[in-house]
Amino acid sequence: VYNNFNEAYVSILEEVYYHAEFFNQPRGFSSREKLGMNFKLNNPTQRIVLNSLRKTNIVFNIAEALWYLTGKNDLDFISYYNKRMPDYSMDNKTLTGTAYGTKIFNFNNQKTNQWQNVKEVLRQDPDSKRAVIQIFNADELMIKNNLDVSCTLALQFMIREKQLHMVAYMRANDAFRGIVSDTFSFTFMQEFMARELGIEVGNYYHQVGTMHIYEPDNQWAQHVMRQQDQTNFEQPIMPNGNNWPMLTELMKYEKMLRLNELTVDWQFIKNTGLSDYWRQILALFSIYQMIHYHKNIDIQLFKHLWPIYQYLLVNKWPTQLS
Ligand code: 5HM
Repeated sequence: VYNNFNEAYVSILEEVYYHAEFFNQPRGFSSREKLGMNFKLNNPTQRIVLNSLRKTNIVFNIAEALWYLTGKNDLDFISYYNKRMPDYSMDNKTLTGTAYGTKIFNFNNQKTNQWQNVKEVLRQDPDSKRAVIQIFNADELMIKNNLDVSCTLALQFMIREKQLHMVAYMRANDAFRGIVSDTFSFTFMQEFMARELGIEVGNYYHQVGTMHIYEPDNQWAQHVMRQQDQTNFEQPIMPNGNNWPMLTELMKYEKMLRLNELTVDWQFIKNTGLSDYWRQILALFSIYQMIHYHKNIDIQLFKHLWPIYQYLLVNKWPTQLS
């Protein structure tokens, strides 16, 4: 049990690294693993890994969570934020297993909207144990040489004592890389759902079949585990209520920024209909555009970012932002 994910992260790494149960090579990749691992977070809104040596990419983390919430599966979107993503695509256009958004909002041939279903179930019976979003699909194992089989099996939402708790079930989780973005996205969706339902965010539970560290990450993982300095920031809280209109407006600008069709400064951001929390994300996307397309960084815009975002950007892109 941990208060926040920053604490949990290093402790899980240590557990897998120093107390591995098995050393093996699934699909030829050398790794060490521990089976049946789980952890609980008391404050799932405190979801960002701040360890300076880990160099969290906050822009990718947020983009991936929003990519899920918009129900998309396009490689163009997500590979702009993470250049490793094309490795998982079979057709160079879409992602299948990893595009959880399509699973959530358009599951299978019936195109089931599971987000809507979960909300309905919880409204009808707040004590329900049926509010499950299924991700892994049995057919994924029938695709020959599938590069991208969902690592996440399901997400379960439960209202208990007026708080929204969530359990994430994963068949496999990379304890060094994947876990950082997965925990971020899942707790982000938990918070998004809680705000939409108008109830408090409860606990987050993470359950994993095999938790592993790949051998090429060993050295970097060791540095991260030895990092002593305890950077700490209070992490942003999403506004209460229905955040869908904010998300829709934000994603309009996101697309233009990504395609380099728009430049956005602080004045522009202030004139949008976005609230502070979503303005900050638009500002992050705008700074990322400048980094991605090698433009001059807008210092005024950077200065309007919250301290935690300033820290994460400078830590990740020190040369561009010095
Ligand atoms: O051979 P396998 O399909 O399990 O390889 C996928 C790798 O990506 C595993 O190491 C898995 O733990 C990691 N992964 C992750 O940690 C993949 C996804 C994509 O679904 C994810 N988290 N979200």
